Amino acid sequence: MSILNSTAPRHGLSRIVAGLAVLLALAFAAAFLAAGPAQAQSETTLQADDLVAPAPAVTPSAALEQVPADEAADVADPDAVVDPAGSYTPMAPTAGKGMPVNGGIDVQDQHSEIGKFARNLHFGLFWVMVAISVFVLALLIWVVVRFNRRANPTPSKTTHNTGLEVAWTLIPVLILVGIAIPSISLLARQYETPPEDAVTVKATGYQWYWGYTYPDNGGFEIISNMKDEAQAVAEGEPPQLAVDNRLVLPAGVPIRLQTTGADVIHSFAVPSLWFKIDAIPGRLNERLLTIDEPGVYYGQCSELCGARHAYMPIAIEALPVDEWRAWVLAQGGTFGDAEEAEPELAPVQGPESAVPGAPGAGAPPTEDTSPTT
Ligand SMILES: [Cu+2]
Repeated sequence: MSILNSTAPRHGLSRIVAGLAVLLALAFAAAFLAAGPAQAQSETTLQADDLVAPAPAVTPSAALEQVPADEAADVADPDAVVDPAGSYTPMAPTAGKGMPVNGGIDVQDQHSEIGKFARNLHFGLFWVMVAISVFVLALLIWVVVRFNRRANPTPSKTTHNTGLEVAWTLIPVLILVGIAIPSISLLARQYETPPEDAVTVKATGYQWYWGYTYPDNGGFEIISNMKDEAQAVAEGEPPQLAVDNRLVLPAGVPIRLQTTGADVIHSFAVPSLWFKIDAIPGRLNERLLTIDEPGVYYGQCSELCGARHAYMPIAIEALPVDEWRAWVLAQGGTFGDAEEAEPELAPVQGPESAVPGAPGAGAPPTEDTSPTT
């Protein structure tokens, strides 16, 4: 292919390579700068008044401040007796936070560390794609305009250029490596094992509602059904996302969120926390979830699970740890931190085999039969 002007091939070449390098540099600069401005821009967009539901009158911070000082002091003490009736008022959601907005076309604002990382990667990649697309389009236009038959009647016979070929091989490789590093890092972080002291909560998908069990806190279960749409709107919540009983979790601490399905496959997904994991019958999946700050975060079952699949939303209410503990106690839950009984250990050797004479049959050996040295 001869796209180069025969009268000045070297000059044209150097311009292409220089142009390529400059655009690449611009792409990466845009990618790394994008995180800040993009975030700010989208926040502005999300604050628009076009929210599905009317804006609630009470903000979460205001709602939290309503807890009387003496009650708050009780809450800080895990052994304190909390009045089950008056200790918990569902938090009012913040408009545009943890929920979709009308006209929204992008990833929701993120409220977990991994979510922010993923969102920044998403916007970084977007700007890399924009730069590459614009560069290729500009090259095409340049070739069409500059080297058509009228503008360039005597085409160059040049067929190879080592410098150019090395550049258009090496630069894309560098771009791909640059993309792979944060991508693989994100993938690995999504499979990070929760720490040993993480709060364990199990979400069970039923046709068609969710059940939330707190195995570390006495094993009580909260059953969560979708709220009537009119009622949700009247109470300042987004319709089809609001639920009667929320999944209440502590903010700022690692949570081991396990999922399973009671009947068919469901999927537990909360977009603003970058959290999605299938809930499969007979299997216990788990993922680490850490919520940055208190708030209400909405999601939905995201696996087609039957006729009323669309009516099993998820609403997570993240509370400061002290308030979360008070909520657990109000639900009849417990904290066995100190006096927790030793977990029963599995026997060192399994029970006798059911088949007489099988290799594993017979009682556990009682004598030391190891060879003497
Ligand atoms: Cu489902």
